[in-house]
Amino acid sequence: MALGLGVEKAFLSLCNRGQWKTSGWLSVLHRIDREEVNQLRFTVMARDRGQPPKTDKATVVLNIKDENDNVPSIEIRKIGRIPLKDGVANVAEDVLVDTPIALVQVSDRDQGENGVVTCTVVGDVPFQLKPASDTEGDQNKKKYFLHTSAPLDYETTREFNVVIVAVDSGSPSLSSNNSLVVKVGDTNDNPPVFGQSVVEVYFPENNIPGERVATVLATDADSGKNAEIAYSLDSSVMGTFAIDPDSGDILVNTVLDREQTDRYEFKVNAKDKGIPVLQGSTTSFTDLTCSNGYANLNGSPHMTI
Ligand SMILES: [Ca+2]
Ligand SMILES: [Ca+2]
Ligand SMILES: [Ca+2]
Ligand SMILES: [Ca+2]
Repeated sequence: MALGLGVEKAFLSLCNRGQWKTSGWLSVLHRIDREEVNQLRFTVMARDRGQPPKTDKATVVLNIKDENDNVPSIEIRKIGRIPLKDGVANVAEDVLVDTPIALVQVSDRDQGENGVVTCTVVGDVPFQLKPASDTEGDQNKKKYFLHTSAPLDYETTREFNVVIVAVDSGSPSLSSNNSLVVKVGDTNDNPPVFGQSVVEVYFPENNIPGERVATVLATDADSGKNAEIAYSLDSSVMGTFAIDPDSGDILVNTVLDREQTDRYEFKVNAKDKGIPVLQGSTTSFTDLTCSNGYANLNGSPHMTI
């Protein structure tokens, strides 16, 4: 009697056990990947050597058992209006907490527990994953939204490397990771700030018009246009004093006379060039001293503040 194999010759071989034996070995020719072929169904034929030969056949169904041989895969995709390109997402610092910034799709080609994936954000970053839908769909494929979980502040941290780890439930389990760089964009959330809220200057009368009285300086924690400052004065002293909008130099336009006015008080404003414009101010007191002597605390008629 001889045993013969129908189909599936690519995967299996059949060896007859002896001339008169009624059994045969089925052996695997090479590794079978369950993710490519999960079941082999074939016919085994038995034929005697009589003339004419008599035959019989049986169908064999071979189910391939899964092994945990695939790591989970993680895809990070753009969502909504948040730009995401080449693994970099750009997010403005004023986004609300809980804003979704990317879609994360995890999948695992294995079966059962070997393909059940848990996904988390690593480390202390202000981002977290939330399931994209409440419905329990295909356990081997899950979608999450990557949300902001705390306020972002460009002035504190300009960039985050968000690492997402996916672990399957196989034994032993397999894991993989993917990452997203989140670049935080500046918004105009800081007003210009003067070093001092009140500036006291002593200046001699009978000055030359156009002389510098003082220089004020404000700083702005933002960047670019949001930190560019334009200085201005109260309109009440505009005829007497002027300020260079870029340098903050306060100049006197006229000849000052201590007998007429011995003290000027005015506000100096600093506006940034962001949208919306933010403003800071300081109050300047200019005390006039006699023309023949300076009463300036610093021993100089000019002060830089
Ligand atoms: Ca797996
Ligand atoms: Ca597998
Ligand atoms: Ca600003
Ligand atoms: Ca800012």
